[in-house]
Amino acid sequence: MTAEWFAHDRFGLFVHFGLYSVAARHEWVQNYEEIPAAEYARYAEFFDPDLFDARAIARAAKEAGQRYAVLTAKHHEGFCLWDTATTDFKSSRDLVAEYVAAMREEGLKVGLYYSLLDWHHPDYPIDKHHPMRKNSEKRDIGAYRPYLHAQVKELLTAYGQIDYLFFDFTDEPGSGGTTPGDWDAETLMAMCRELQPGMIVNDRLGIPGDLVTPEQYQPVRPFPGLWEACQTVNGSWGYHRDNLNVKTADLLVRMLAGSVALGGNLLLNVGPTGRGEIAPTDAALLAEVGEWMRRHS
Ligand code: FUL
Repeated sequence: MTAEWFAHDRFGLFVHFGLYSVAARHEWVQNYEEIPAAEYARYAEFFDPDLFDARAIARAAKEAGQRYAVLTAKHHEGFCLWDTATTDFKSSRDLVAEYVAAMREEGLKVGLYYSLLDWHHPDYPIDKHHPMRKNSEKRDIGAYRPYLHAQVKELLTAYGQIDYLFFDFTDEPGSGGTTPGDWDAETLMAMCRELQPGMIVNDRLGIPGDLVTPEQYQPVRPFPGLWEACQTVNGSWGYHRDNLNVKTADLLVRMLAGSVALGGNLLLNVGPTGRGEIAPTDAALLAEVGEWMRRHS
């Protein structure tokens, strides 16, 4: 892997987009409200991202001084934003293709986020994070694993060079939750190395990766090696319409400066609305941070 760009670029845009953007009340809404998969899947009928303009997102990132982006190709809900052959639970537009092309055109490095958890797949185990946690139905992670590997393979072969893969997530060792063995993490990592030798991979497969990705707090001392603080604007990664508890641009700049001062990066999230545009509050914050960047960076 070639990580020089990452240590140099320092500031990236995280984009959480999926069916939960339509629900507009947190990307964990399926879990929080214990919504069964079939019922939740009805959001797909209302998924019409007519305002999703990847070029506009890329430009907003660039204007903010960001040099790379990471898009949720699939979040825990299992809905895929690319034209996968593995399931029909996907967007009718290949948003990953649009995103990758736009980022490249604007000269930004291309990152993808991929959730190991999948609350739609019938064999994904009902664990402590699963929306149906009170159900004891029999599931088989062994039947889910080939699906997971096939999806990662598609993402790493169909879109040219991918610079960064953000897997999410494996529970803490000894916590009784998911383990690296559930995903066959070593094989997945070997696949990443083989298919995308220049790509960096985070450590959320539960085995060492190229960087660590602490979230929702600012580290007070550096991590050894590459790291990236992942931060939200309002505590929710997915669009949360009624959450007005937003950080100020001043605070975001401090977070960026704080990360960089400790040798790390900042991956600042936006959750586009159900129609796919960056919400006005987020867009205004990005513009304000960009203003600071132009003056001071
Ligand atoms: C976490 C996820 O559960 C959140 O929804 C979000 O995607 C964050 C970046 O990672 O582990």
